[in-house]
Amino acid sequence: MLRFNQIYIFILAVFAVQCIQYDKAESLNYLFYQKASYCPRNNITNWECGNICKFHPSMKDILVYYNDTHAAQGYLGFDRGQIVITFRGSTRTLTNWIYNFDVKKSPFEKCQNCSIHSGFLKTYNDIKDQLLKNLDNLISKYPAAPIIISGHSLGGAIATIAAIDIQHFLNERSYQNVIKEVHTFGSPRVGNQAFAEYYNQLIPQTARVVNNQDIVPHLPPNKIGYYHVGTEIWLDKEFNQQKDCQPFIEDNSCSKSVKSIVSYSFFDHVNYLGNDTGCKAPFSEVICYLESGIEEGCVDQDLEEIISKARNNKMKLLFLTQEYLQN
Ligand SMILES: *[C@@H]1O[C@H](CO)[C@@H](O)[C@H](O)[C@H]1NC(C)=O
Ligand SMILES: *[C@@H]1O[C@H](CO)[C@@H](O)[C@H](O)[C@H]1NC(C)=O
Ligand SMILES: *[C@@H]1O[C@H](CO)[C@@H](O)[C@H](O)[C@H]1NC(C)=O
Ligand SMILES: CC(=O)N[C@H]1CO[C@H](CO)[C@@H](O)[C@@H]1O
Repeated sequence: MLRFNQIYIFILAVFAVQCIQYDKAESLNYLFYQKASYCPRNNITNWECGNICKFHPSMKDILVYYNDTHAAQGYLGFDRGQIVITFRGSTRTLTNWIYNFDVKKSPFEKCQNCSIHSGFLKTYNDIKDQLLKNLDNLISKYPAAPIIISGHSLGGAIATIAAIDIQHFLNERSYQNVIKEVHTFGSPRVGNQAFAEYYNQLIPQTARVVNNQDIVPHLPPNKIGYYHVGTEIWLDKEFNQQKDCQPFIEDNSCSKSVKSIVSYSFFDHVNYLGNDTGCKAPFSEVICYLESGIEEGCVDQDLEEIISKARNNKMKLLFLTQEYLQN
């Protein structure tokens, strides 16, 4: 009897560690931290970015890191007793960026047999030194503060790679700070299965939020050797958690159950929890066209119309930002 109870308590304890409790209000905090990372650098530094910055009025000790080579940007700061670290997504290209830019994997040296998306790795490496130097400064001021890490889209992929580096950095220097949570929105897959397994044992406290039919978490596909990290939090149309997804695996009954490419949604990628994911609404900057070659101007109002047209004709949509087209 006692034995049974002990086993039972053990099982409960294991589940308590593994389960990510999703709290929508807390998720909104992460969303707004990362929204600010898309704003112009001066606005972030001065914490003057309208409603986004006002959402976290006590943010301080802000340090922006960036590198124009692959358009990486993010910041760290101190708010509500925590060190906040965040990375922005791509401003140049959207889903096609994931494919066209170094989708081939590079070895990831921190674990055996691990490899990750070359473009994501390069983008992270561009800002790595600035990030760790700034973090070191902030830790000397807040030596016991928990660390939270977030990012949307490409920023979610960079957050995933950064989290591993930050954990190693904390260990090597015997700092007391712990990574409290990594919280990503619409992250693509980052590396192979060996990488995901290594990540999951190092940083199990990872919520990977996926909005309904968001296209990006389906990329790059499993069939070219990519595998997701963390525990999926799958949201429905009202931005509530649809069900508990199994931790640390790609649960076939969560967003993976959306199988048809024509159901994947770009709109769901740039609107989380009822809020646009960027600094400003992205649609004014987006040109979209149907892959058939017929170009379509695409502004706020008719985006849904164009998407439904693509669905009806089973055509793929590509989205490019103005900035990308000018380059
Ligand atoms: C950035 O800051 C400038 C100057 O304070 C302000 O005019 C502008 O609206 C801000 N931009 C955003 C996106 O908040
Ligand atoms: C790495 O791959 C080799 C060859 O497939 C395998 O023998 C080894 O167990 C793997 N190591 C890990 C840590 O997965
Ligand atoms: C930006 O990235 C490039 C490599 O892509 C690197 O050579 C350069 O040192 C980086 N700049 C800074 C300020 O870290
Ligand atoms: C600033 C902003 O648009 N906030 C909205 C974010 O989404 C929530 C609903 O989830 C709205 O209540 C806010 O108004």
